[in-house]
Amino acid sequence: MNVTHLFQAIGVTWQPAAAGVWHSVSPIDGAVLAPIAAHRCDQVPTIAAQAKEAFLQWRLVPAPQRGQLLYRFAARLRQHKAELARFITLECGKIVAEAEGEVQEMIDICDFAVGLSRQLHGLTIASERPHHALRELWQPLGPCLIISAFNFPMAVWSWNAALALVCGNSLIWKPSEKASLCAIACHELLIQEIQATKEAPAHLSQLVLGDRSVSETLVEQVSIPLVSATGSCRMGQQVGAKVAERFGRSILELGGNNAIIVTEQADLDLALHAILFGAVGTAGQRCTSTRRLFLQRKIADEMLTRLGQAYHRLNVGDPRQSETLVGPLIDGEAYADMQAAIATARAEGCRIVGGERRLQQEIPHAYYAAPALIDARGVWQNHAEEVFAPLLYCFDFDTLEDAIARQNNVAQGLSSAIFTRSIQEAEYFLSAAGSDCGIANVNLGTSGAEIGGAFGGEKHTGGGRESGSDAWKGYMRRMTATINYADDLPLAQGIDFQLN
Ligand code: UN1
Repeated sequence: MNVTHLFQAIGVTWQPAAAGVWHSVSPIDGAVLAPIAAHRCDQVPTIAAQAKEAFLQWRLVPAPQRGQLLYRFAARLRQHKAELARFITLECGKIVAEAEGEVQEMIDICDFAVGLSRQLHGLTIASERPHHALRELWQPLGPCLIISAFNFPMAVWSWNAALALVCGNSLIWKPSEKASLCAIACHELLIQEIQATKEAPAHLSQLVLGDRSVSETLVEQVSIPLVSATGSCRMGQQVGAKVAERFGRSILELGGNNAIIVTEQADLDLALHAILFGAVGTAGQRCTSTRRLFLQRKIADEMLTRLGQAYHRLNVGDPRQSETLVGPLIDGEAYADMQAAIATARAEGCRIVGGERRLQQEIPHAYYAAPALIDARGVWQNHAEEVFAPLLYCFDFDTLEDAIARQNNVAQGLSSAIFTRSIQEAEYFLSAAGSDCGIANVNLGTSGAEIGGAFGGEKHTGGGRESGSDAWKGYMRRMTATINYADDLPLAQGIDFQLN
């Protein structure tokens, strides 16, 4: 099925641009999927002004009515789950099960947002003054710019979009150039629901396709109070600084260097399964992918032998085939980074299991690589870089304190996990002396978080929180309101301020 047919299947009339600024390319076989027409920087101020106009109207629609838009959008996503997943597989190379999982994640956050639309509640706080009321109100914020990455081309946008919409904001979405068709597909479905909602203004959501210069111009717009960006630490550093310069708010979801600690008290079968999914799932291209493994010395040999055997059995190949567990890397650059990291580890004396490129000659612009285990025991104590590929650096340790210290001793702080059946070890890992990450799991891996919790990490991961729990507060303006229903004006802190 070609891309035009796929659009037809989801009920979207879409014609490829006559002349594209760039092409959407499938990592499966390097095939050109469609030319993509991009926006120019000089269009950005108008887009921002339209988003502001839409916000001014949408903020007045009662939140439960705003939620109904998400309710209907979720129904469309349910109806077209398989086709939307197909877009992800074609354009980003995800295996079908994971692509469908990503669409499910969108459906889940929309359901969450519908419930949330009736629960945007504030606090009533005891006032120190007689006949005074003290309240905390949550108000819509303004246009929200969402910058999303190729690896979760739909779900991460939806975490932001669903919350921002029920919170009364308008949207501008700047997706990765590598995932333009995924963005067009989702956005068109949302637009159809917006058009069918009489309270929803035109330009409530706008999709902006473009390169880095377009992103930079968007980020500079003073009329966009919130920028939520997913991507590399370097990108986040630039976006964060630009937004801060103009006193905007940013939600940053950046790199991870996630570790699993396996102690000798662990259920090793469970650990093995989780390490595999964490390290090789999505071809190691999740921000939550497991990049480092710390094994207690007594079980290290056994675990590495078993992992090595499992790695040899992994099916790497066409993500459309049901037996495939590992699809292609997104592009040649990702492949080159992976090979360079393997070469460095080999040169330093690490033992490498896997890592070789498959399907070498037949498909020139597709990059299939077997996941690699890098046994760094006796060579390195830790690994600082996030290589966005299925590479797992393995270390051993004697004490849990040392394992946690090494796990924490990297710049990033997204996700972490421990495998143990000891309640002491598990609780220590979750304590103030334990993991310093935004996500800390016990007896499950680093990736695959549910939408119900707040998602994000500390340090160079950017500190932002998206998705569940009270992450919605990041998309609203907090207003503290004090109401005086007395006949006089008592001042706070007992201050006496009278004309003589
Ligand atoms: C990402 O890779 O940017 O926890 C997001 C997970 C997914 C989201 C990953 N639910 O792995």
